[in-house]
Amino acid sequence: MKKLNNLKNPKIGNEDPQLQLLSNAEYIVLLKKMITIRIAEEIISDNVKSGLIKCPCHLAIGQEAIPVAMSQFLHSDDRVYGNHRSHGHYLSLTMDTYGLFAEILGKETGCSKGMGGSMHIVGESQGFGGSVPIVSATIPVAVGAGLAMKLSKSQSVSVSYFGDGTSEEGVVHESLNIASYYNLPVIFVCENNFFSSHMHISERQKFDSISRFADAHGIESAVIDGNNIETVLDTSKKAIQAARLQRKPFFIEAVTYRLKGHVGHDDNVDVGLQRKEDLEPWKRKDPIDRLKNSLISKSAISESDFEFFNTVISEKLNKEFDQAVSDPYPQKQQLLETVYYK
Ligand SMILES: Cc1ncc(C[n+]2csc(CCOP(=O)(O)OP(=O)(O)O)c2C)c(N)n1
Ligand SMILES: [Mg+2]
Repeated sequence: MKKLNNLKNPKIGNEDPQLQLLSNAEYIVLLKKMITIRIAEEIISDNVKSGLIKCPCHLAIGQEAIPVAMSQFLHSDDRVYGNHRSHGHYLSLTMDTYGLFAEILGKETGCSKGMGGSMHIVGESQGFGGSVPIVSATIPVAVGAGLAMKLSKSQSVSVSYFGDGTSEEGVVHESLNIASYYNLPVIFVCENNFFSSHMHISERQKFDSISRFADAHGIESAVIDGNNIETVLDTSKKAIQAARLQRKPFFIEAVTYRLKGHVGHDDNVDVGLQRKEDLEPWKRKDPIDRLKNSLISKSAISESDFEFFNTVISEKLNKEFDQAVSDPYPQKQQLLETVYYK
C-alpha cells in the first residue's frame, strides 16, 4: 500500500530555490509579478482595515509562487478557474491591478464592471474563466471546459485552483472521477494551506495530504513545496504538458501557507480566533524572499535592485488605487446588461 503523506511537519520549505529552468531575466520577471501581487494585496488589506473597501476580501499573501509559476506555461486560450481567494490567480494571468482594485471598490471600471467584488472576478480574454465564493463550485466547470476542449480537439487545457478545505465537498470527487474516466486535460491545483476558515486540517481530516483523493481515481499527482517557485515551475510544466499533449488530468498539491487570516486584514485565523501555531517559521519560507535570495546568490540582482522594484511597483499601484477610488459606480440601468437569460 502506498504510504500516505504526512505534511503536518513538512521538512520542505527551508532551502532557497535552485534556479535552472529559466533565464535570470525570466526569473526577474516572475519576481516582479510576485511583488506586484503581494503589494496589491497589501494595499487591499490596508484599505479593508481603513473601511474604504466594503466587500469581504480573502488574501493569499504568502501563496504567490503557485499561480505565478503556473501561469508561465499557460496560453490565453487555456481556461483557469479560481475560488474565493483568487486575486493572485487573476493577476498572474492578467497583471490587471487596476481592474482588480476598481472591482473590489465596486466601480464600473472593475474587471466585472463593479458588480462582483473580490470573489467574482473574471478575465475571459486572458484565460481567467472566473471565480466564485461557493467553495468547490468552479471545479465541475473546469472539468466541463476540459471536456469541451477534448471534444473540439483543441490543444487547450483547463486549470482548477482550490484549497484543502474544498476537498471536503462531494463534487470534488465527482469531478476527479469524470476527469479521470474521460482523460480530460484538466490540471487540479490544490493549494494546501492547512486551513479551512478557522479549522486546521488536523481537526477535519484523518490525513493531511489531499493528493490521496487523486490517487484514488488513478490521476497522476505530485505533492510539492508551493513556496518554492522552481519546484512549482517544474511540476506545473510537467502537468500542463501532460494535459496539453497527452490529454490527461494531473493533480498538483502545493503545500503553502496564508500569512493573513481567512478573511480581511487580520493575522487571526478567523472570527477573532488567534493562531495556535507560530507564524514565524512560515514567514521564513516566504516565496518572494526565497526567490530574491536565489537571484542575489547568482548575482542576478542586488538587495538595492529588490528595494527599487518594490518602490516602483508600490508607487504605480498606489496611484492606480487612488484613481480607482475616484471612478464612478455602475448605474442602475447597467444591472441587467451583463446578465444572460433566456
Ligand atoms: C459550499 C460552501 N460551503 C462553505 C462555505 C464557507 N467557506 C468559505 S471559504 C471556506 C474555507 C475553504 O477552505 P479552503 O478550500 O482550504 O480554501 P482557503 O480558504 O484555505 O484558501 C469555507 C468553509 C462556502 N463559501 N461555500
Ligand atoms: Mg485551505
